[in-house]
Amino acid sequence: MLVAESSYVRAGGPGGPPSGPEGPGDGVGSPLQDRGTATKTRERVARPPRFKVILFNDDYTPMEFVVGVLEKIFRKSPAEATALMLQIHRSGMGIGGVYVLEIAETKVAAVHHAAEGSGFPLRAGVERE
Ligand code: TYC
Repeated sequence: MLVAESSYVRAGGPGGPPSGPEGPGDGVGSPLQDRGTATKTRERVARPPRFKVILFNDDYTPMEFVVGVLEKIFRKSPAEATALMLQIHRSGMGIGGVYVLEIAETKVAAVHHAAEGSGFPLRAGVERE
């Protein structure tokens, strides 16, 4: 299984724009007013890495089976699935979709499960975008 190299969620640390004045108050700067903590922290959540699910051509898997896989597993329309299947057939490989890692790996497993269940050698893999 592929593992993302770096964490893409970091929390804390100074930074970001200064906040505005404190919320509504009595306008006279009461000493009882809550001024919060001395150090401001801000959560940073980066976009998680994406992974392409690649489907590979072979000489034995029927075209209709690949179209069905693209419709069911990759949610393609019949026209999209047919066009993509032909592109894979002609060029050797194609991209079924782009997902976060866990979803991409689940798609690959679903392709292999469907293909093996029908006795076809169709293969798929994951590649970082
Ligand atoms: N080349 C296969 C055939 O001629 C069809 C095919 C297309 C197989 C795409 C795999 O990923 C694939 N029956």
